[in-house]
Amino acid sequence: MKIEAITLREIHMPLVHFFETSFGRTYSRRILLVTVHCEGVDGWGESVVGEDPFYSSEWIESAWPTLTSYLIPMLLGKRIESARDCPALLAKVRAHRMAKAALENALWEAEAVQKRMPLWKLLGGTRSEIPCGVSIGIQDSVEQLLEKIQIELAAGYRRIKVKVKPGWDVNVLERIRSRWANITLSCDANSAYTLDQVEHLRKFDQFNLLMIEQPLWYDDIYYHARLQRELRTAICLDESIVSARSAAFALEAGACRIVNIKVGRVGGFSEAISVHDVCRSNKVPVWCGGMLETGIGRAQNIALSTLQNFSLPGDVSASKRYWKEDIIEPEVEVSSDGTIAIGNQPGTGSHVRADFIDRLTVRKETLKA
Ligand code: OSB
Ligand code: MG
Repeated sequence: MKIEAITLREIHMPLVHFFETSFGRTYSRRILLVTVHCEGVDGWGESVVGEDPFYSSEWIESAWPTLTSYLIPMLLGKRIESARDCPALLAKVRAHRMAKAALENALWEAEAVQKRMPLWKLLGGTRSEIPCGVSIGIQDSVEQLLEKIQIELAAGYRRIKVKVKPGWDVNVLERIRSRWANITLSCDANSAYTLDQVEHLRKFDQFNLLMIEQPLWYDDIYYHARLQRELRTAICLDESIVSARSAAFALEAGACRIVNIKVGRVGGFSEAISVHDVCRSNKVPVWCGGMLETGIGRAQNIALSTLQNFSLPGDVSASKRYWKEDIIEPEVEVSSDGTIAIGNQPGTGSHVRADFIDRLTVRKETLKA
């Protein structure tokens, strides 16, 4: 596969409903899309960089010049056997994983299309359907949150995750549990607590949560291990797991019992598969995280979720929860039993709506070999 040209675009899309985490509220997304042009085949990728450097130090204004000045020139004109060769070509650039992932994932898609193979099979997946959960942001009132949970349970989702932060946590979980004693429930703190709050965090144990995601610092593993020894509830790491090596470290240290895999956070499909494999050999279940993706990233998350050890419901949910109109066809839909059925078409099996994307594009740059 010869990489002849690469196109970058920024598109703007308003969210159907704002999304609030412990680090802030998002109303509208600025999304970075990548297209790799390889001998008549186009592969699309989406970078999960945010509008601000808050979830991660990467953001759209760091990813764009890193891609145009360094990462894209490292690929242009290269002939590669498979997308697996991509990480080595980009290795000289340290970190910038979300920028790298967009390129590598676009190449996986191109390779799958070229080989007329479903992407999930190329990735080594085995599942024919995947279980889905939802992530529900902080709302203006607990009543509003309960109403949203009610809607998602009625839609069939198999796990509810709510965002928490100091002042929106024990009180909220109490209200949820008193209404739904038996649903599969978890929470995500996005690093909103410190180790001084261990007594407070211990109160979470009474709610029989599936997990508490990333309670402490975004780059910490060591203190999560200390905290895990103090809690009955399983800790799940998100932000801190940036590679297979950090996953191995976390598991060896006992810092978590569950791992959230986001393909962008770890730098692309190759590393995501390695994280999956490390967790599998340690008998630690994983699930696929989400970053408010459009259909392009969403369909790729679905493909990744077919790997064997993705045994817990992921934050992989329907397009319509985020977008009035998605940029792929058909949109991602979830059945009434909270699953997505996996198809056998080449690539992700979805059609990218190039005309619609053109109308949403505010910036575009093509680099050629
Ligand atoms: O921590 O999982 C997170 C969204 C933006 C940044 C961080 C996170 C999230 C989510 C959204 O929880 C999950 C989704 O895309 O549905
Ligand atoms: Mg998270």
